[in-house]
This record gives sequence, C-alpha cells and structure tokens, in this order.
Amino acid sequence: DGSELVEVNNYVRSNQAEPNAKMFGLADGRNLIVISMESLQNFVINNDMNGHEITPFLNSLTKDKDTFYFSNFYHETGLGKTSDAEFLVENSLYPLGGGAVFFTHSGNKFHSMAESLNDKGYFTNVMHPNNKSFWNRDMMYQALSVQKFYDVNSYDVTDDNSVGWGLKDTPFLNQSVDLMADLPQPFYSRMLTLTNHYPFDLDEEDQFIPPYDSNSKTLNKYFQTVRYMDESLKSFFDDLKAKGLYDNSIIVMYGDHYGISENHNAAMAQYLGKEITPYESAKLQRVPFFIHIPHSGVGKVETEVAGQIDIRPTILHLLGVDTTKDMQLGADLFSKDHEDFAIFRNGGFVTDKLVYAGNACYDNSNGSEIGIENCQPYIDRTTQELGYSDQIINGDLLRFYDLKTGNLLIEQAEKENK
Ligand code: GP9
Ligand code: MN
Repeated sequence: DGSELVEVNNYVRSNQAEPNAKMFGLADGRNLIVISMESLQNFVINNDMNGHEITPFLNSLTKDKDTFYFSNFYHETGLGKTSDAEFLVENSLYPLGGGAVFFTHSGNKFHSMAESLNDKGYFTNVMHPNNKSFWNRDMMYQALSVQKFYDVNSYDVTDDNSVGWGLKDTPFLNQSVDLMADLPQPFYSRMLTLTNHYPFDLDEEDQFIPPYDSNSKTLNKYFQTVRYMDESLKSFFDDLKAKGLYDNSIIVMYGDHYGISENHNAAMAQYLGKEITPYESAKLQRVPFFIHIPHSGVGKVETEVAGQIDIRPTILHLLGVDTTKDMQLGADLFSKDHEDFAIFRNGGFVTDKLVYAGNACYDNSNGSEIGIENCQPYIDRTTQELGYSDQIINGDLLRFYDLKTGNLLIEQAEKENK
C-alpha cells in the first residue's frame, strides 16, 4: 500500500551511492553487450585442472588494461536460475525466495535497464537460442520493455551445430554477431549462453582438455564445457572486431549462478584440496564478473565484495545515465559509497570480514566459526533489504512510482488498496 511505498522509497533514497566522476559516462553512446555465462563459477578463473588451464581467454582478460575483473563477486539467484540473474541485471531488485519471478510476476510494472536505454535511444534486445517461452521469457521481456527477442527461430540450428540444450555457444555467438551487424546503433544486446549447462555434454571435437578424474561425472565434464565456453567467447571478441563492432561497444560478462551443486562436495573437496564447509560453499557462490571497455586503459582487478544486484547501476552510470530516481537496491561498483556486502537470496551474506551461511557466522579471513552476534547487524540488514525487494514485487509497487519525476502516486496506491 501507500505506506509501504513511502518506506521502501525512503530506504532506496537514503542508500544511494554517488557515481564516480571519473567513470560516469566513460562509455556514453557505445553499444552495450551483456553476456550471461551459463553456470560459470569463479573457482575456475586463473586456475588449472591437472595441469590444464581452464579459461585461458578469460584469464587473459583478468590481466587486460581495458578490463575490470571482479574477483569477489557473488550470484544472488534463487530457483529461477538464469532468469533470476536476468531479473537482477534488468531491475537491480532481488528475485523471489519462492518460485521464479519470471513466472510469478510477469504482469508487474517494472522500470528495467532496457527501458532506461530505450529512452536513451538504444535498440534493446535479447539473444538466446531457446524456445521463447522458456522461463516465460516472451511474457517477461514485454514487462521489461525489451524491444526484440531473438529466440531459437532467429538462428540456424542443425544437429551438427547443437549439443545438449541446443545451439552450441560458438555458432550461437557467431550468428549473433551477424544479427548485430544489422542492428540500429547504439544497441543493447543481452546474450544468454547455453553449452555450459548441466549435464555438461560436449562433442568430442569441442573437448579442448580432458575430463577431471573425480567420482563426480558432473564435475569431471564441467571443466571441459567451461573450457569450450571460454573458447567461444574468445572467437566472439574476434568476430566483433571483424565486423567493426568492437571499438564502439562495451562488453559486460557475468556468471549467472553455480554449476556444481553441493551434491558434488566430495569431488570439489578433491579438486580444491580442502573440505567444503558451509563457509566454503558460500565462497563457491562467487561468479566471475567482467566489464570490458575497449581502448579505455582503465582496467584492473577489483576485490570489492559485490553481487549481481550491482550490475545495473554500474552499467547505467558508465553509459552516462543518471539513476538518482531509479528504484534499485544495488550500488555502482565504482562508487566510493559501494559497500563490501553481498546478500544471498537464501538470507546468507558475505562482507569483507564476515560470512553468514547455514545459520552460522564465520570470520571471512580464515573461515573459522565465530559468535552469531558478530553477524547480527548484517543479518538484520539482509532481512530488511530482501523484505523491501519482496514488497516491491509482491505489491507491484512500481505501478505507483513515476520514474520521470520520482513522485509516489500515493492516492492511487491507496485507492487500489481499498
Ligand atoms: C535455458 C537457459 C538455462 O533457456 O536459460 O536455464 P537455467 O536452467 O540455467 O536456468
Ligand atoms: Mn543458467
């Protein structure tokens, strides 16, 4: 109702992070390409498996002068998996604790990143070679103001170029660049990869490294599909350059959620050489996050604790979009006001000093369990912030929020409530 809206709005306004003047507008006018890297966890980055480098291309980006790589960045998804990560990116709100918000609330009013960029003259689209109704995307993308969905019907899919869930990442990304070449610019293309998805099936010709040797077939194959995705991303960058799209774009890439569940803890313990405690499990929820800005020369490794909720304000500020009126819960990663704090959808959290997981509090410097009172202030904030996000979604509160003026339409909200 109206009072809920006032409270949520006060919270959002008082928690805003001031943009970093050096970064604001740095990529103004460029095309925006956001890539969801399926099931990619951070533990494979700058790591090897039995002497084989797993992600040579992404590793090179962690050392690249045009790339920011965030090494303490967490996924914040729930049951909606890929779609929950999409929701976080578009809205900077948390997905729901129960079912997938793409299914349960596609009739809501949202003020998405796509909407902001439509207003700025961008052509907004999503590229994903799956059935358009998977995760209810066709419905939700309307609510998110995505102008065009290039679904499976926009791609040339054959037995030969498919595996597992469908079109392989390399032909998918390659064909996507062909589509991009014909788009009006600037465009915002959000791309969802697919090959690195459970059960991690891969044709022989695409296996660049051997499988791992644990008792988990899933983990053993995971390294190979990750390596394949890495190769696909490398050729995607090459294709962008070949089509003249690279120089005037920025490329943002995030791991959408974990790929290796806790069912494979024994195999993960073998690989990592340590027991997988609830603390380690929480740290394994890190996913790689990259912001690649060609010719910027400003890149570096950032160790700030952060999460997917922060993607949208960070991108919009880079593109020179003011977000002071946006109803968003994340903060610009380049802002000095950004706090080392990532909230999990299950109520856990991580800060630079603490990890709260499985109802226990841990010292983030060494993983030892400490008294719950150390975590309590952040537990309270986690509950509060997830609560406000849920209120916005469950109450469809953005119906009563005028993004242009920042005005709350309280009377309408009250009327609706009667
Ligand atoms: C399917 C793809 C994978 O279209 O998004 O979905 P996931 O199971 O990872 O949510
Ligand atoms: Mn996924």
